[in-house]
Amino acid sequence: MTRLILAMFLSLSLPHLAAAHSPLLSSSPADGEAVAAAPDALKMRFKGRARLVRFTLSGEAAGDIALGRDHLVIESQTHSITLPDLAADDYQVRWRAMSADGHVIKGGLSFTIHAK
Ligand SMILES: [Cu+2]
Repeated sequence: MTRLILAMFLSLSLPHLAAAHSPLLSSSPADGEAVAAAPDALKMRFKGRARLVRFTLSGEAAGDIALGRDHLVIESQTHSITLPDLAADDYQVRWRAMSADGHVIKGGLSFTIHAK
């Protein structure tokens, strides 16, 4: 009986694993990018529709950056996170999102704004 349940579980879950979630395909600024001018927004493109549930930004010198919440819980393949006027610094982003299939995906990226 246990083996039957295990077999049923595997047959249900494996095709889903192959289909995967909606991973982040690209962002602007991109991970590791150094930009000369502070961007007005951070743009994210996922493979499928996803809802951001958490998005944090911190600067190495500036510390945690306060952001609005307008970008959260919108189901879309592309997201634009409005940024405040950022100073030259090294920045770290951490995000968490819900795939359209209900699974949680998360990641991080970093970018640098050069001193003028
Ligand atoms: Cu999934």
